[in-house]
Amino acid sequence: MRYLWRLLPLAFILLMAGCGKQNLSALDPQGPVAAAQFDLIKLSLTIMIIVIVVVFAIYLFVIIRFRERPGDTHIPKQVHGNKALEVVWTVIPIILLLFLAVPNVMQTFTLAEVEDTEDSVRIVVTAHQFWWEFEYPEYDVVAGQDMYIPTNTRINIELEASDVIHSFWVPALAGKQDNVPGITNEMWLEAPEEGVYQGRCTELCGEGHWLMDFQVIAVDPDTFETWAQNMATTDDDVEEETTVAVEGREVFEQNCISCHAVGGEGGNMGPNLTNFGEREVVAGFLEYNDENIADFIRYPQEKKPGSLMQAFPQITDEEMDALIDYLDSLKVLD
Ligand SMILES: [Cu+2]
Repeated sequence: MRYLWRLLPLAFILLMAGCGKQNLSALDPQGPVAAAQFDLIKLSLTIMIIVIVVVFAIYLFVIIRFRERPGDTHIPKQVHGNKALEVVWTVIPIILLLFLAVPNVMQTFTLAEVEDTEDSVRIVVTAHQFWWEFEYPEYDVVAGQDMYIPTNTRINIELEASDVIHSFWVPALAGKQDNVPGITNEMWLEAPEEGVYQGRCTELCGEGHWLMDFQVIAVDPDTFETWAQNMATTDDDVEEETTVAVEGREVFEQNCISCHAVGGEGGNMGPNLTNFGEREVVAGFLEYNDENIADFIRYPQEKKPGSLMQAFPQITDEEMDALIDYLDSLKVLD
């Protein structure tokens, strides 16, 4: 037992390793913004390590060299008011701070430059308790939860919030920035490779904050154009393109459409569901499967505490099956 506590740090490391989610690390930067920010992290870390090593080396030297020996009454030479020393330990930190400040300030201005170019894409990201809305004004598209972007393209982002302060963070692509009600913050990012980049709200925004995850899905520019055009099509087109469970569509119209839009039709109180059938994740954090979808629709607050969605315990099994069939059929890329 006495030695067992020594294993605690190891257990802690193993426990924390379990927290890792794919692509949820700023230490594996993807794209120019994350890479530039990672360079600043490395620069700061290097300077800090040099300072620690030098200070500890001097400290160790001093406590060994000037330690009290038996019978030793000699007091070391006092350096109080020594001009040369004062200048040295004032100038060195100034130089180190300059090494930190110049690249940091330069990058801060570069990363704040949000300008539309010929092929840049603008996205208005609005945070809600507890979900994400992605509006593409150039395409007249609104999407929920999954932010589709074209690869190797400058994505200019406007951050807004509908209720309280949230914070938009896709660690692999860019540092976090706040969504503040009444204020529009701007940032940009670029993804070099196709794939799913995990995103997360990083500002405590209420009960369901810890489940306010989203995904950034980077696809090649042609696929993105197809996606955006199909997302923008009218409701009728969506119906034509998909094998609609007609009954499910009816259940949807009776219960869901006042808050959730499909195609151009429906409310905007909850996430847009035009491409729901293509999601890998339900409500930001649940595995996409029939059971999770049904449970969430019937008792949303049990899955996501604080969710503003109304509960629908009255939907029968038969209706639910049809509704899920319909939701499954909502695809824009197939
Ligand atoms: Cu939050």
